[in-house]
Amino acid sequence: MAKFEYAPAPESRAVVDLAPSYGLFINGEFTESQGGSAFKTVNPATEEVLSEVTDASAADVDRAVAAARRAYNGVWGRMSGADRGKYLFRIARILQERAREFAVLETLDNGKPIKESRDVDVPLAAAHFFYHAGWADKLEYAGLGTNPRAHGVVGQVIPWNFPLLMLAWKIAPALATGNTVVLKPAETTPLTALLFADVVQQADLPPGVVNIVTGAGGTGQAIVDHPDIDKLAFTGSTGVGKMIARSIAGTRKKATLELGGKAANIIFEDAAIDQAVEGIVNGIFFNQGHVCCAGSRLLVQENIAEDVERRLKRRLQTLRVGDPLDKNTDVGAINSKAQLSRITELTDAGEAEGAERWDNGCELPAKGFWFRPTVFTGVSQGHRIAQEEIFGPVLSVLTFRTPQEAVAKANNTPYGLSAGVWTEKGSRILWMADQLRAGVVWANTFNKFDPTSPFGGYKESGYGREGGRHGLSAYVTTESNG
Ligand code: TAP
Repeated sequence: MAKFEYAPAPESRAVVDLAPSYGLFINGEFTESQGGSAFKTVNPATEEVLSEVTDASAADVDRAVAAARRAYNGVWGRMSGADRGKYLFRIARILQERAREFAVLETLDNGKPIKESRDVDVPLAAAHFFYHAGWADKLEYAGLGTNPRAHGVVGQVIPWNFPLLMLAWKIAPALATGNTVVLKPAETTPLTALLFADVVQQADLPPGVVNIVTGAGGTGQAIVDHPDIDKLAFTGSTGVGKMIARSIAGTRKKATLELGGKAANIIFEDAAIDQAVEGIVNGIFFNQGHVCCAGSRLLVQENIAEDVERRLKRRLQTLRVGDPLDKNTDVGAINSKAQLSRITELTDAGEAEGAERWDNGCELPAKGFWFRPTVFTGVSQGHRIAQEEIFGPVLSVLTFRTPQEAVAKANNTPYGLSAGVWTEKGSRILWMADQLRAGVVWANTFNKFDPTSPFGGYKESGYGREGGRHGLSAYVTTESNG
């Protein structure tokens, strides 16, 4: 299939106003660090330094937690749900009004294509605030238990793959339920969280209700270890999730952990193949494959495997890889040099273990961090590329003969975050959904998100849910659950 040639259609970055450096957002204002240092955040598509941000110290985290505690005791914890809801509606509307600014900034700092930040990340972030705004005055009717009450001060640590969206998943339910927040964005993508601090000011939120502390793992650990944190919400790798679970064991802190995944995307012989191919592409090449619920293991019924592989490879040759700010771009930059090395290491291991490697042969920009959309065939279950999360644009293809075999292979992973099933048979969809040990099962689609729908994992993909009523329940105590 020939690739159409388009003239470049770059989105202007003029809408973004970057400061040369940023402090920490504590108690409603930007402040200097006490004893912290600074680090640079770069555009992964060009390696251009965008700005300098603060690596917050434990003393800074302590100040942020103290501000959050004062705000909880003094104003936010006492405010009526209806009044909290008004603030959340206001934040949602400001996010919509400033959508372009957020989308361009997210693309600059993360490397994701502008069409994804513009059409997915930012609208979904606003939708999370709208949805939770609606719950703020109806918590008693949400089926959470008797007299739902906030925990108090919540510590939140998020990853780099959906920076603003993960912030919204964390902050919206926390505020709706009456908690105050100390949030740390990932080291490589702090800028939209800092712009969100500006939104917090614009919405006139009482000082201390939302505090943003930038930094690396040490800052995250200081939040986890802080004695005055009542609840932790973490999204990130299973390795760090396990460390957090160990750190808080034996304390009174509550926690939800949203961790890694190695999802199976399962194609039966009766599926609509062209739609399934689109679903495979969306499943693993959306957001460069930096998606915890990515369909990174393709399980295809054996008798259609050749046909699916042929159509998939033809389709992948039409993907546009390059400048993330170009509105035609399908696949952007890998978020960091470190992540690129991890993808390279795991794909080299795939080749060394005997799987067959193919990529779409596209040209890559000379600067920045890039990886071609890659497919491995002849993958067996023991291969590292079938077991470990690659978190990049790399698909491992396995085959199966019967539904039972598909289930056994899909569940043969330490993870259990998501899965996809492609078949024309409704009864098979229901049977598969019942057998698959995954928090989300998509049928004849993939990577669909909605604030009303709970999202979360089984096994080493973590515990707790985000979104929907289930997500709210993690942010309250009730007379029944203490
Ligand atoms: P991590 O290295 O785990 O980082 C996640 C966050 O934790 C970052 O803010 C990180 O700071 C911080 N952190 C690192 N060490 C810490 C420590 N000892 N204590 C407290 N916080 C610490 O993961 P990542 O590389 O950013 O993200 C990729 C992983 O996240 C993948 O495994 C992916 O599957 C998972 N993920 C899961 C989900 C859901 S919803 N289940 C969603 C997105 C991503 P630094 O940035 O400074 O390292």
